[in-house]
Amino acid sequence: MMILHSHPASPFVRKVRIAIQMLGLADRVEMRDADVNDPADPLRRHNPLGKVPAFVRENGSALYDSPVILEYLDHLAGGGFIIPREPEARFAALALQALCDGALDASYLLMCEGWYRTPEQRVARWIEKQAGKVERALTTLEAASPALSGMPNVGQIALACLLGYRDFRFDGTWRETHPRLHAWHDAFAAAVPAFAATMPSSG
Ligand SMILES: N[C@@H](CCC(=O)N[C@@H](CS)C(=O)NCC(=O)O)C(=O)O
Repeated sequence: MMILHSHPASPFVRKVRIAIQMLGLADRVEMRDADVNDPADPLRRHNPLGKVPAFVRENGSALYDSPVILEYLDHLAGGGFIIPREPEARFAALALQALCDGALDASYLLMCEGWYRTPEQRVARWIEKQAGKVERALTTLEAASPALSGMPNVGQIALACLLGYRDFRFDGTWRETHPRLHAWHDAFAAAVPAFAATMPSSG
């Protein structure tokens, strides 16, 4: 049995959970909720960075972060499913994933502001800088949302998780200002049952 160190609120874990379900690997992976703030949590033995997701293979070796885990899952399933083999499609999917993961990193850091800093410690310029990354990513994606056909690739999975995280933590404010992404989100949700099945919660 493989193990996924996870947390129900993490959009990066959600990427992995969606891929596991889409690729039919669910009965081979055990989910273990981690406490990222607990030094004694087994998570840190597997990922020195103490971040979820961390994925422990059957031979005991660990993989992180989410793009690496997704690549491994695709390999386990036979390859070419969520990471296209054809170079142009492959690099487009990987670049889309990088953009969405970057916007997720910035969104997560904005949440950390509230969790780890008092109002007096916050620096408006830094907050604006992170918010700008998210806004520019969403503007770019609104102008060129990726066509959905067949099994979604890693970039499309990451985009769905980005929009889901903006719903979960930021009141879905992106919806009004990004109508094409709104439609894209709904089409993804209708096509991929794993998206609704992995709805985030605070845990
Ligand atoms: N680049 C990583 C990001 C993972 C990440 O930031 N995970 C957050 C939860 S959403 C975490 O574990 N944070 C705990 C920490 O940074 O100590 C990935 O794609 O897996």
